[in-house]
Amino acid sequence: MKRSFLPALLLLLCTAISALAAPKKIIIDTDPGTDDALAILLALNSPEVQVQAITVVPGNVTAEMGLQNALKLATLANRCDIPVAGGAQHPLAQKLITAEFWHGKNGLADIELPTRCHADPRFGPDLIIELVHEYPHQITLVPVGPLTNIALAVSKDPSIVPLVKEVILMGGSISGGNVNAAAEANIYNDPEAAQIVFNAGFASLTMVGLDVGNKTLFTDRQVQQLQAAPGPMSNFVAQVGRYLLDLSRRFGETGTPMYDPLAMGVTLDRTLVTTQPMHVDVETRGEFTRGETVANRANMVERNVLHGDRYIIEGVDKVAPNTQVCVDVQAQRFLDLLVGRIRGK
Ligand SMILES: [Ca+2]
Repeated sequence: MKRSFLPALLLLLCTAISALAAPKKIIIDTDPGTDDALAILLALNSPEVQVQAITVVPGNVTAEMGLQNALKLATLANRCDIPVAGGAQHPLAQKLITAEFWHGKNGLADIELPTRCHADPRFGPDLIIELVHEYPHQITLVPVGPLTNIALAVSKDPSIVPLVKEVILMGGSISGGNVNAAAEANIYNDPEAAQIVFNAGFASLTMVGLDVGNKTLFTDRQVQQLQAAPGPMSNFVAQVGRYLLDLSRRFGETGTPMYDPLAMGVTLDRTLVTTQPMHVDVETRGEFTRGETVANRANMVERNVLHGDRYIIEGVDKVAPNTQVCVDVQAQRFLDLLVGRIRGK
């Protein structure tokens, strides 16, 4: 009796295990960018994900430079098979702000890399739309730049929203900014796009913001770990790390935050972070707060009703959370994952 069940049981187990191990299909939307480069290389060296496309958005560098950098990174990883497509040329409603100041004149810590891969001719947002329809409920979007391309995709074809499995983005903050007192750079670079994305109605949207990124400090220790295992990718990441560390030291810091790589880390292993559901809106008009991610921690608002010449609070209304906000991270475990995946590559 038992013996006859065994093959069926084994088949069931194998099916369950392969389903568990099936890699996530992801699209990386990026403005590379030093920490973008590390996020991309982390993804390309991780069995948990299958990169379906890299779409490029202007942000840290111009659209054209970002596209060239993405092609250089695909070349470094020997992955010219992955479509790399350009997208928006500028934010939806403001001028672009580029960040060579932080990322080097070429956006990649002034490290020269060769290019053998060629750009995919499709428009990034169209490629996102195409892939979401090709793989309904299977695509994880990982935006690690301004949200212009994602906003364009959902505006052109809102039917993709319920077909996206999840969005895991780097951007925003619930405790102050890095551009100024209020805003984080990715959101500040296109607040209108960010407001569209946060409120598009995705089944799952995770915000990996500055707050948690600031806890993931890449230090000399990680550089040394990479240098101890030389290879084309580990050498590059060690050089980028060294560049960012030198920059951090000029501002009195001893480590450099791994913002974009952490968003990829969360994509690989959600247990690296603790999240809380909150309703997040993006300020698009504030005098001092344009680009701030305004998070309603209690998910409630007072109901103020006009009576004559004044409003009277008559109760509170619930607001539905639209975002899983990362509020804590196991930083060491994440850094070990990052370095472990790059070492020897
Ligand atoms: Ca980025």
